[in-house]
Amino acid sequence: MNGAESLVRTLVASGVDTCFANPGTSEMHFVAALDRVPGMRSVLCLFEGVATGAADGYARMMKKPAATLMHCGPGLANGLSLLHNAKRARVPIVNIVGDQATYHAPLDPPLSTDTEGLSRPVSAWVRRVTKTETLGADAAVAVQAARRPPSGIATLILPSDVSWNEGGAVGAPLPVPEPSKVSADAVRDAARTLSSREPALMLLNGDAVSKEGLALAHRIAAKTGVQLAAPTFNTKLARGRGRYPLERIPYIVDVAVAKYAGIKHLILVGAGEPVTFFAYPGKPSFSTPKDAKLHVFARPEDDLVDALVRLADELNCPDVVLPEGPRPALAQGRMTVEGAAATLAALMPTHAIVVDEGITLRDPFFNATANGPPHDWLGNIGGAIGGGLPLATGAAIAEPKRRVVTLTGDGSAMYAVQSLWTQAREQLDVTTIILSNRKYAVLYRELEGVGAKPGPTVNDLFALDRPTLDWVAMSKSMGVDAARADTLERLADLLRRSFSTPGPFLIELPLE
Ligand SMILES: Cc1ncc(C[n+]2csc(CCOP(=O)(O)OP(=O)(O)O)c2C)c(N)n1
Repeated sequence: MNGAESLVRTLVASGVDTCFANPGTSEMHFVAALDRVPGMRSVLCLFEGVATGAADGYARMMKKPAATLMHCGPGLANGLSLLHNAKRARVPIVNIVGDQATYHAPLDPPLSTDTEGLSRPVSAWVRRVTKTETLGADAAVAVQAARRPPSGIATLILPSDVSWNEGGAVGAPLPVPEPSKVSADAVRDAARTLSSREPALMLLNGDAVSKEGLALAHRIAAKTGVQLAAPTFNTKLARGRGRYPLERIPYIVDVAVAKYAGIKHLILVGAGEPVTFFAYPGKPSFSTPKDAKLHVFARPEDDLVDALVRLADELNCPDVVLPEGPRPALAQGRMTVEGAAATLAALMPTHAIVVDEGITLRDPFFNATANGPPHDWLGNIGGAIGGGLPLATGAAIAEPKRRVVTLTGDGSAMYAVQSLWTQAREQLDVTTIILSNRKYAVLYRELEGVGAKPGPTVNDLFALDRPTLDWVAMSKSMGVDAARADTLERLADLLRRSFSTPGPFLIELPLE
């Protein structure tokens, strides 16, 4: 068996059965091994950012890693920004990065670069394999490293001769490390703080915002009066009817600071401190008051549901019934973002997966869908835009029975637009909604926030209308049927059609 085959067999044996790939010469033996080894679904992505973003979306749904296959340091570099987001989302991914043969790399051929150096900032684990005999065992360690709580990115750099040489041995799957349990002291400290009834905010993340985690947090809030919130952007937030409607920390610093002004205790459940997205002259760097006491109740690597169960027990929290508001009605008439949001909330199927890269237009959709059918909400956590379409692609591969709805700004969608081609090729159930305001609207807000002034160059650099993007033609050219909705009635028709027709569809929404 050659090294490549031992690698693919080890990945499959360790539960990695999906590979988002963009191969080159150094990965030829890996690709050939995919033909010989059953059990790995290979998905071609026409840019490495599509592969890495799709691996993020897949992992958010499956809670296990997919592999990516990328070509040398430059291929990895193309995928880095969405690996940055995936790292922030704390998801497992195993990157396989092909590289020059061990004896050829020192000769400095064109594609050689510091591949380890490029890997490190996004990876929890990096290894350049130098011996075919250890490749299988190294791959098993990579999968384990990716799955070590709170999950991370493992990057295995694979010289081409390590791949093609004989002597490969399949690595035995290694145990998946368990999350740690919070200490009894931490439970008692949190219970004592909450029993004091001083104003407190509990910031929830990870499994604490699953359906189960939210129900527990809701019981704790009903008993103690603690405010609950999620970070501004989330890996996967359970929402809709039957799930506790969690607020997110507002993005706008002044709004967040005013909202949490009186907070005396900040209790972290798998979340970090609420650092604002950017610094703005004269504004604080935290959304909660400086003098609020920090309680690290549970860390991201802890079993967060267990922590909440024990806290709810310690506080003797009774069960609570969730009040349910009415499902939003269909809106009619002129296209507005609020009307579009209500229309989506009225029509979205049960257990949809919403991928949110709506930038300035996202809040109305978030608010309108609170009483929609149960769904998951996937956000852009690392702040590198362009991940929406790839995330949706990976989530749809992970969950073929669920409809994925992508809400994306037109600017953001242009970063990895070739995701649509993969969606067409794999016939994925993704409905992409382009919020087409033909500008980088958020940058006007940021410009004002940092105290800079608009001018002709600013206007030119923030405008997407010279030339205009023809979303319908662009989408159709990649095999995804598409239409434009100028009225809310037309949007409702298109959504109904897409939700009842297998495969991808794109709707362009002209908005201001
Ligand atoms: C990788 C990366 N490049 C650039 C930016 C800066 N940036 C943030 S939002 C944005 C524009 C988003 O435009 P669009 O998706 O059309 O949404 P809108 O602001 O119009 O609502 C840009 C360029 C970023 N966050 N990440």
